[in-house]
Amino acid sequence: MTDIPKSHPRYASLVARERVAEGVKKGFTSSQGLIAQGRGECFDYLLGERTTPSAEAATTTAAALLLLAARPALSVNGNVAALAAEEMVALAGSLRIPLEVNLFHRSEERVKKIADLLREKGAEEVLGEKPDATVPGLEPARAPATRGGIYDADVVLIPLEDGDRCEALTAMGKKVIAIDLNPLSRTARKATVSIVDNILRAVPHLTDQVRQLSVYPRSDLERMVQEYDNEKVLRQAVQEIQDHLNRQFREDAS
Ligand code: PTJ
Repeated sequence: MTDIPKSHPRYASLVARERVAEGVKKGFTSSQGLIAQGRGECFDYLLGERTTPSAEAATTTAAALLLLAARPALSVNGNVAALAAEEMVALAGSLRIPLEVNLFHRSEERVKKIADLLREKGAEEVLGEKPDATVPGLEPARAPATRGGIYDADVVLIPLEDGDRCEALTAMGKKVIAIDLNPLSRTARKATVSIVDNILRAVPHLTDQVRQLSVYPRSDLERMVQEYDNEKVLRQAVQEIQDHLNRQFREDAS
């Protein structure tokens, strides 16, 4: 990897870019993943590369949903593996559930490489290598899913996912948690709970929330979920971008 000095003002962003590029070189991230990362970087820049209050609210609700779920599932694709493999393993560990490799540009070779990487990082159970069901409404190459994982889950976390899969999972009656830096994406708008934050910050934060909320009574968690309004949170995220940009312009002018 390129040596990036810690003092660089874009350090975290450049390290993330390097990790995705490394994932492509090692063959577990798709080349399209580089473009997705660029899109994410742009929105993160507009947000001020921070976890905003709207993202905090969405993350807390996502943790409550995962704790309330009878069968939660966690999806991992090539970008997620490059950026947050260890963090996803820790999240799965805190919920005592498996991870499932689930790809947009599916190849058996990439599925295996990602599953091996997750196991290397300590994952106890990784699904996705032997899918035994299909998600209705998706084209055959993208539809494979696993019983005991995403296929029959009631709550699914889909970081950095496309809108079609989000819609198809919602149409199956599942509650969907998205992690997506673009508050205007179809995924963010169709999900039950959309965390508009960088996966690098969002997954450790979510794991921390799962641990903290795990001692709460179910009735408290249910109330959190009932009071949550995803559209309101997405509007707030857009407002947070505007406020950040206004602050930048004011600082430049003074
Ligand atoms: O590994 P595969 O084959 O499953 O492919 C994965 C990608 C990500 C290439 C695929 O799902 C794809 O093309 O996704 P999209 O449609 O580009 O959507 C990815 C979304 O994730 C975009 O809205 C980006 O803004 C967002 N995003 C990108 N990087 C990050 C991010 N959100 C949070 N954190 C990031 N680091």
